[in-house]
Amino acid sequence: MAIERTFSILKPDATRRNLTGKINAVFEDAGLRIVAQKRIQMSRAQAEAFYGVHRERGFFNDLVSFMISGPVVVQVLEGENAVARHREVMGATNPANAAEGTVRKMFAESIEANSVHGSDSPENAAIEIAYFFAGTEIVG
Ligand code: IDP
Ligand code: MG
Repeated sequence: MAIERTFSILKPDATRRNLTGKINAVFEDAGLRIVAQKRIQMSRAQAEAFYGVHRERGFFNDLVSFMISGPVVVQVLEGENAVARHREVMGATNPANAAEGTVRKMFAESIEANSVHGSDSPENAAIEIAYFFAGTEIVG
Protein backbone atom coordinates (compact mmCIF):
# COMPACT_ATOMS: atom_id res chain seq x y z
CA MET A 1 0.00 0.00 0.00
CA ALA A 2 1.38 3.37 -0.99
CA ILE A 3 2.06 6.34 1.26
CA GLU A 4 -0.85 8.75 0.90
CA ARG A 5 -1.84 12.19 2.17
CA THR A 6 -5.23 13.25 3.46
CA PHE A 7 -6.78 16.49 4.67
CA SER A 8 -8.06 16.85 8.23
CA ILE A 9 -9.89 19.54 10.22
CA LEU A 10 -10.22 19.69 13.99
CA LYS A 11 -13.60 21.45 14.19
CA PRO A 12 -14.64 24.35 16.48
CA ASP A 13 -16.20 22.03 19.11
CA ALA A 14 -12.77 20.38 19.47
CA THR A 15 -10.71 23.58 19.69
CA ARG A 16 -13.24 25.07 22.14
CA ARG A 17 -12.70 22.13 24.51
CA ASN A 18 -8.90 22.24 24.06
CA LEU A 19 -8.80 18.76 22.48
CA THR A 20 -6.19 19.43 19.77
CA GLY A 21 -3.47 17.38 21.47
CA LYS A 22 -5.73 14.49 22.46
CA ILE A 23 -7.08 14.11 18.91
CA ASN A 24 -3.62 14.47 17.37
CA ALA A 25 -2.42 11.66 19.66
CA VAL A 26 -5.15 9.37 18.25
CA PHE A 27 -3.99 10.15 14.71
CA GLU A 28 -0.31 9.63 15.54
CA ASP A 29 -1.02 6.38 17.39
CA ALA A 30 -2.83 5.22 14.23
CA GLY A 31 0.35 5.69 12.20
CA LEU A 32 -0.60 9.04 10.67
CA ARG A 33 2.07 11.75 10.56
CA ILE A 34 1.08 15.45 10.81
CA VAL A 35 3.11 16.94 7.93
CA ALA A 36 1.34 20.34 7.96
CA GLN A 37 -0.85 22.06 10.53
CA LYS A 38 -2.24 25.53 11.25
CA ARG A 39 -4.95 27.06 13.40
CA ILE A 40 -7.22 29.38 11.44
CA GLN A 41 -10.55 31.18 11.66
CA MET A 42 -12.51 30.23 8.53
CA SER A 43 -14.56 32.90 6.79
CA ARG A 44 -18.16 32.20 5.81
CA ALA A 45 -17.21 32.26 2.11
CA GLN A 46 -14.38 29.80 2.73
CA ALA A 47 -16.64 27.40 4.68
CA GLU A 48 -19.39 27.63 2.05
CA ALA A 49 -16.95 26.82 -0.72
CA PHE A 50 -15.31 24.00 1.25
CA TYR A 51 -18.68 22.34 1.94
CA GLY A 52 -20.10 23.28 -1.51
CA VAL A 53 -20.96 19.63 -2.23
CA HIS A 54 -23.51 19.80 0.64
CA ARG A 55 -25.10 23.10 -0.52
CA GLU A 56 -28.51 21.49 -1.20
CA ARG A 57 -28.65 19.62 2.12
CA GLY A 58 -31.00 20.89 4.82
CA PHE A 59 -28.15 21.21 7.33
CA PHE A 60 -25.88 23.31 5.07
CA ASN A 61 -26.43 26.76 6.66
CA ASP A 62 -26.16 25.40 10.20
CA LEU A 63 -23.02 23.49 9.25
CA VAL A 64 -21.37 26.60 7.80
CA SER A 65 -22.32 28.66 10.89
CA PHE A 66 -20.89 25.95 13.13
CA MET A 67 -17.63 25.73 11.16
CA ILE A 68 -17.04 29.49 11.56
CA SER A 69 -18.17 29.61 15.21
CA GLY A 70 -14.55 29.38 16.40
CA PRO A 71 -11.05 28.49 15.29
CA VAL A 72 -10.30 25.24 13.48
CA VAL A 73 -7.02 23.38 13.02
CA VAL A 74 -6.41 22.33 9.42
CA GLN A 75 -3.90 19.56 8.82
CA VAL A 76 -2.28 17.34 6.24
CA LEU A 77 -1.79 13.77 7.47
CA GLU A 78 0.55 11.31 5.78
CA GLY A 79 0.83 7.55 6.07
CA GLU A 80 0.03 4.14 4.60
CA ASN A 81 -3.46 4.24 3.13
CA ALA A 82 -3.95 7.57 4.94
CA VAL A 83 -7.42 8.47 3.58
CA ALA A 84 -9.06 5.23 4.70
CA ARG A 85 -6.99 4.92 7.88
CA HIS A 86 -7.98 8.44 8.95
CA ARG A 87 -11.69 7.80 8.22
CA GLU A 88 -11.41 4.63 10.30
CA VAL A 89 -10.05 6.39 13.40
CA MET A 90 -12.48 9.32 12.95
CA GLY A 91 -15.50 7.01 13.21
CA ALA A 92 -19.00 7.35 11.76
CA THR A 93 -20.42 10.82 11.00
CA ASN A 94 -23.06 10.37 13.71
CA PRO A 95 -21.27 9.69 17.02
CA ALA A 96 -24.20 7.49 18.03
CA ASN A 97 -23.03 5.07 15.32
CA ALA A 98 -19.29 5.48 15.87
CA ALA A 99 -17.19 2.50 17.02
CA GLU A 100 -15.43 2.38 20.39
CA GLY A 101 -12.04 4.06 20.39
CA THR A 102 -12.79 6.38 17.46
CA VAL A 103 -12.38 10.15 17.77
CA ARG A 104 -16.08 10.79 17.19
CA LYS A 105 -17.13 8.15 19.75
CA MET A 106 -14.78 9.64 22.34
CA PHE A 107 -15.23 13.35 21.65
CA ALA A 108 -18.09 14.32 19.30
CA GLU A 109 -20.95 16.33 20.76
CA SER A 110 -23.51 15.67 17.98
CA ILE A 111 -23.87 14.64 14.33
CA GLU A 112 -23.00 18.27 13.41
CA ALA A 113 -20.41 19.10 16.09
CA ASN A 114 -18.53 15.87 15.45
CA SER A 115 -15.01 17.17 16.16
CA VAL A 116 -13.23 16.19 12.93
CA HIS A 117 -13.34 16.32 9.15
CA GLY A 118 -11.49 13.91 6.89
CA SER A 119 -11.28 13.64 3.11
CA ASP A 120 -13.35 10.82 1.60
CA SER A 121 -11.04 9.97 -1.34
CA PRO A 122 -7.46 10.61 -2.47
CA GLU A 123 -8.84 12.85 -5.25
CA ASN A 124 -10.77 15.03 -2.79
CA ALA A 125 -7.81 15.01 -0.40
CA ALA A 126 -5.63 16.63 -3.07
CA ILE A 127 -8.29 19.29 -3.77
CA GLU A 128 -8.87 20.02 -0.06
CA ILE A 129 -5.14 20.17 0.77
CA ALA A 130 -4.56 22.65 -2.06
CA TYR A 131 -7.47 24.76 -0.78
CA PHE A 132 -5.74 25.43 2.55
CA PHE A 133 -2.00 24.82 2.09
CA ALA A 134 0.80 25.96 -0.19
CA GLY A 135 3.18 23.18 -1.17
CA THR A 136 5.96 24.88 0.82
CA GLU A 137 3.92 24.55 4.04
CA ILE A 138 3.85 20.74 3.81
CA VAL A 139 6.99 19.11 5.18
CA GLY A 140 6.95 15.32 4.98
P1 IDP B 1 -18.32 13.15 7.06
O1 IDP B 1 -17.79 14.36 7.80
O2 IDP B 1 -18.37 11.94 7.94
O3 IDP B 1 -17.62 12.89 5.75
P2 IDP B 1 -20.54 14.24 5.49
O4 IDP B 1 -21.74 13.47 5.07
O5 IDP B 1 -19.52 14.58 4.45
O6 IDP B 1 -19.86 13.46 6.72
O7 IDP B 1 -21.06 15.58 6.16
C1 IDP B 1 -20.20 16.68 6.38
C2 IDP B 1 -20.47 17.23 7.76
O8 IDP B 1 -21.79 17.77 7.79
C3 IDP B 1 -20.47 16.21 8.91
O9 IDP B 1 -19.17 15.89 9.38
C4 IDP B 1 -21.29 16.92 9.95
O10 IDP B 1 -20.54 17.93 10.62
C5 IDP B 1 -22.36 17.59 9.08
N1 IDP B 1 -23.56 16.76 8.94
C6 IDP B 1 -23.70 15.62 8.21
N2 IDP B 1 -24.93 15.11 8.28
C7 IDP B 1 -25.62 15.96 9.11
C8 IDP B 1 -26.97 15.98 9.59
O11 IDP B 1 -27.80 15.13 9.28
N3 IDP B 1 -27.29 17.03 10.42
C9 IDP B 1 -26.40 18.01 10.79
N4 IDP B 1 -25.13 18.02 10.34
C10 IDP B 1 -24.74 17.01 9.52
MG1 MG C 1 -17.53 14.13 4.05
